[in-house]
Amino acid sequence: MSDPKSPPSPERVLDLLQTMCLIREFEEAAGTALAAGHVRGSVHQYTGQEAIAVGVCCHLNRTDYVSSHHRGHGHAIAKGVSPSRMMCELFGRQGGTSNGKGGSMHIADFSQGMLGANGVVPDGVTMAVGAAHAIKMQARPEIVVAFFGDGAMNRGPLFEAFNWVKLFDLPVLFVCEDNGYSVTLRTRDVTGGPPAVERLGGFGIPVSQVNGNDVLAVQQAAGDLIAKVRSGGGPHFLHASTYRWYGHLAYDKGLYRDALEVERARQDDCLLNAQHWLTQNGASAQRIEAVREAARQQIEQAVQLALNAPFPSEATAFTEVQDLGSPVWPG
Ligand SMILES: Cc1ncc(C[n+]2csc(CCOP(=O)(O)OP(=O)(O)O)c2C)c(N)n1
Ligand SMILES: [Mg+2]
Repeated sequence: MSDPKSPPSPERVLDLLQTMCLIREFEEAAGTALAAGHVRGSVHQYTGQEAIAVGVCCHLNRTDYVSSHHRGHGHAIAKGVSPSRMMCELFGRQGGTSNGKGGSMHIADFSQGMLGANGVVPDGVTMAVGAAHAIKMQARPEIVVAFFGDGAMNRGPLFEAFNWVKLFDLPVLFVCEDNGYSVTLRTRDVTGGPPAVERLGGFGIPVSQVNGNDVLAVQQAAGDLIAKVRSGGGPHFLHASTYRWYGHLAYDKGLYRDALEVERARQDDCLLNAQHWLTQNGASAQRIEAVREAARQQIEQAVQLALNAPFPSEATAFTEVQDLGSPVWPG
């Protein structure tokens, strides 16, 4: 966990870049593996949005929790889940986070406080509320971050979550990753009234907005909010604007989007933005390239590990499909 007030040092930004690169490489490899037939089911790539997961999760302790959504790989990596175990999970192999039985949308690792990706919009958020309520009842110091997309802002359970969390002043940071799209629709085209974020005022939950493609801005905004949530300030909400580079899932070519719009978003690449800052603040090109190369190698090794791992045996078909007893709150 970092001190949100301290100005970022190049070393710290290199750390953030390293995690963003890991996520970027993981998502590229996951897309390639899906196309090659190694991955069954779906893969929703987080490419382009890396700064949000990394800028938020850098303030969390291992015992804090995150809940995620269908586009969840980045949150898991930023929270400390092993990319190798995640890759095995995507490939349906032993050694995966659920020994290969969950797949992309069910990556969870309670040992790292990762409550899980979630295919139901926005059920990760309602699970986060339950975790936060347990923390409060047990007078524990942890906090919960609930990540969700702009599409979730038009789903009823999210509003139940806002109400409950505010009613009991639970330690939750809501993070809305607004990439402008819900599957193939522009979210604004299916949103009634003013921008959905304005609805938060009705719940009395403070809202902050940030450029989600700027990891320095995200880590600063999230640091302030997390400090407030952690010190008993009740729920807060961070709206981060961003863009998903690829289609809704890896099969989707995204042809409903304007090519120029996609190109502009790619130029506002959160990795390049961080690299630009680093260059201006004294980091050498070699140092930056070393970070990128290390991420490439780590993910390449993760893919090899997954390819060589055995599939789960028939005898274990009913294990790891539901968590029935492992300790959610350590110690
Ligand atoms: C209850 C429910 N309804 C519909 C869907 C189908 N669905 C999957 S993702 C999604 C919207 C995603 O948009 P957003 O929340 O903005 O996340 P993004 O994909 O942009 O990251 C929908 C409607 C679902 N998964 N769950
Ligand atoms: Mg969206």
